Amino acid sequence: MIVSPAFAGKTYAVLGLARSGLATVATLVASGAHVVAWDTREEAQALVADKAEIADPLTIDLAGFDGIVVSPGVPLNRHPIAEKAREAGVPIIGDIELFALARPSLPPHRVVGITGTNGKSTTTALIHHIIESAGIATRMGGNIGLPILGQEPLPEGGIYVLELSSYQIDLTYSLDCDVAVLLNITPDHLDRYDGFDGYVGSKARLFEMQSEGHDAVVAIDDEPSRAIATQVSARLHSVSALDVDTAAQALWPSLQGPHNAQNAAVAVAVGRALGITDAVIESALATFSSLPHRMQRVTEVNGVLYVNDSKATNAASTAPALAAYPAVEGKPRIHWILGGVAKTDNLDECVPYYGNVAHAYTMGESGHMFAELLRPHMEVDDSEMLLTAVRRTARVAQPGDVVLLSPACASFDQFRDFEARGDAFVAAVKALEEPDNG
Ligand code: UMA
Ligand code: ADP
Repeated sequence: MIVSPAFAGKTYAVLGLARSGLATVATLVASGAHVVAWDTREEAQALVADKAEIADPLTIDLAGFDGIVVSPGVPLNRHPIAEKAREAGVPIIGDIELFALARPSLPPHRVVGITGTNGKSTTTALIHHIIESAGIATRMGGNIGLPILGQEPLPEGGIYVLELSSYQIDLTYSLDCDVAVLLNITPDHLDRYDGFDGYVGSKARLFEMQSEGHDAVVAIDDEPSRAIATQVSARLHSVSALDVDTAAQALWPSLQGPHNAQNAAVAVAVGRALGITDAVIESALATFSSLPHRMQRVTEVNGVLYVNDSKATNAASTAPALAAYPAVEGKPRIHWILGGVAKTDNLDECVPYYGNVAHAYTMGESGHMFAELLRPHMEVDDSEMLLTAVRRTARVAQPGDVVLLSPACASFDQFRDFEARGDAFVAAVKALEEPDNG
């Protein structure tokens, strides 16, 4: 765990006690701070009752607090804590800002911060793998699901690799990344922002926090990212998915498809900015293995391949998955399971690949809407539930076909998160392998 004298004797309120909030309370208490903690879930409160005072920051006097540490999942644009903190003159921050405040007391190190709409986790894991391959001590954390404050501090010369969502950047004010990275920007999370410009502005702040001598790696494959590239004050390295040589990419089994060309192009530029040799970077690209729930090959049942791409939570991230399995001799092969909490009322980015889809199976909150949208273009089954959809694919799909869970939606209507959704898919597919169900 990261502990710092920066917090000794200070008083913080911590709102939200899941992964990041629990790590925050542990760090602050171990650092000698006084902590008032709160979560609307009572079972979460019980987890810190021995370390912190339990009270709702909305109901207490916040005068004299050094900060209110809010979890990224708390919607600040709607939650009353924003107004209350403003009135009390207390800053609202997140766990990444605490990490930034702790940095001067850590052994000298560097930080790579990665943001973008899609590909953050893959690129974070890939950059971590490249650094590890170079024999440099490294840890990854942040939105990838590993709160950075819960990680063991690195020895001198180490490199922290942080995946940063826009929610986390919104709660961060002084993280000066040695290398800041932007992958891409397409509409997402618009329920949390004042329009698309607000979301783009959140990503841009990662670069506004950088000092001039540091490095910025920006993939300039979309307009908003190009606009941010023109504004960075750090040393700019512009890259593109098109930079990647297709013959070279063929040697990277876990980095297939145009989206992974973008992730690889970015990771190569970051590796170089960190002073890692091309030889080490090349071999790390070849030995990288992909994360679960991202184009994960689950199994084959009766000649049908099942692929778990549960992490595709918007249309832009589903599009490359549909592109990855082209029609064979004019016959489309994909049985596409989609739906959940939609980010937009269209699937525009996916339209160019409709010809690859043999049959769609919709589920969740947006299921009926997407069923109507897709019906003029393909066979559609409004399955409503994931388990029903998987069972139906088993009856319809032919040998050589691909059943693809790539929902283009968030999962929160029917699942705890995208991981629970992917796990449910894998379990349903495994059940097909049992003799009575196949
Ligand atoms: N809560 C309240 N009151 C509220 C709202 C929430 O008390 O009004 C409580 C909830 O009961 C819950 C906690 O706050 O206990 C929720 O916090 P959280 O959702 O931030 O959960 P964490 O486990 O701390 O996860 C967060 C990130 N979650 C979100 O951004 C929604 C995780 O990203 C991240 O991995 C983790 O910190 C560690 O850094 C997940 C995510 O979905 C993967 N990210 C989004 C994405 O990738 O699209 C941005
Ligand atoms: P994030 O952490 O930003 O959500 P992931 O690496 O977990 O990104 O990938 C999320 C989804 O987006 C996966 O379904 C994956 O296939 C797709 N994806 C990965 N990289 C990119 C990219 N550069 N552009 C668009 N989609 C991508």
